[in-house]
Amino acid sequence: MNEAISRRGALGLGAAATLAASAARASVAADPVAIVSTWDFGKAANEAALARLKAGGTVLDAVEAGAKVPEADPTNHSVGYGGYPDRDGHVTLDAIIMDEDGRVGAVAALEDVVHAISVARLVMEKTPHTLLVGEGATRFALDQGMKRTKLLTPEAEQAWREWLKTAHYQPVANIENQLPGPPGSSLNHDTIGILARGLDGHLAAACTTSGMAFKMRGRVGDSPQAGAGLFLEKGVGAAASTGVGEEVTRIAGTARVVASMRAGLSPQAACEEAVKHIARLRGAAIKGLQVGFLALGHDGSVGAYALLPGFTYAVTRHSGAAEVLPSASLFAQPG
Ligand code: SD4
Repeated sequence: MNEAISRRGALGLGAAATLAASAARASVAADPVAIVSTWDFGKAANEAALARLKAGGTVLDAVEAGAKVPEADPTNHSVGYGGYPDRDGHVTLDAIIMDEDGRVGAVAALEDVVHAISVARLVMEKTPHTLLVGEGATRFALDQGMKRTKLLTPEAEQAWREWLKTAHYQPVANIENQLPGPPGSSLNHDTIGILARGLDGHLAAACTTSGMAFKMRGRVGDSPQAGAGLFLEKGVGAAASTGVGEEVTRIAGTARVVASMRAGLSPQAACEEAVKHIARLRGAAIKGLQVGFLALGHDGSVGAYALLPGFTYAVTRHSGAAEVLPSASLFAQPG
């Protein structure tokens, strides 16, 4: 009898939980994900991207508008204007933009222009090419009417001069989120990978960065390489990466995440698979290094995973509801 009552009770609770879960699913379906992006500061970028969508822009317009937010921020030391220079004191920018029709535009080692993402879009729209680098990229940007701007801010120059004293090159895990200030403030920054899904289901993706601080002159990371730092496939989804680009490039990281999604894995499982593959492949070589993947399914589902704790991402829904979430990670700590 008692057992029957408690079983009935348990069934009742189970039914309530099921109802609550389906209500949560229904509300998520009613308010689908619009924009996701890497790191805490992605939240501000997502806001700008969503505003562009709501103003009638396309998903491509949205990711460009979002990426421009950190690019213009002089206190952001890993994207655009405020980016830390290479070891010779030159700020060089990498960016890429992709849409559902297989259109891709990218720039690498771009100098003297703040909005690398807009140059990338112009490469996509005005040239037969997918990637322009260095001096040619800058010349193209200026020819297209973009403004020449000195990129090395006094603050970035001071950090570089400080670095020159020891000139010890060592990528620091999660440096993007370790600057002072509360999470999500304009002081917490990184490379941005930004993925958008319109209410009509269309996808677009962008990524922009100044790359690893104090990198070798000429070094290009994963970010501007299609299939490494960013990838998108119609009907499947999109993925972006952040962290030590060499580790992502080795495995064509975001192409791998999207391929896993094409094969039926959820965005979360696909990000986990790629991170675990890096760990298996590289063993001790990736000790203390951070790599994070963020993925958006064509149905609006989201996944993220990193080698180390500390990677965060911002999720913004079509209503404007937004949150910054911590990604799960393979390892519990850098050691
Ligand atoms: C790079 N992946 O240039 C970029 C840097 C980055 O978080 O994402 N940092 O390797």
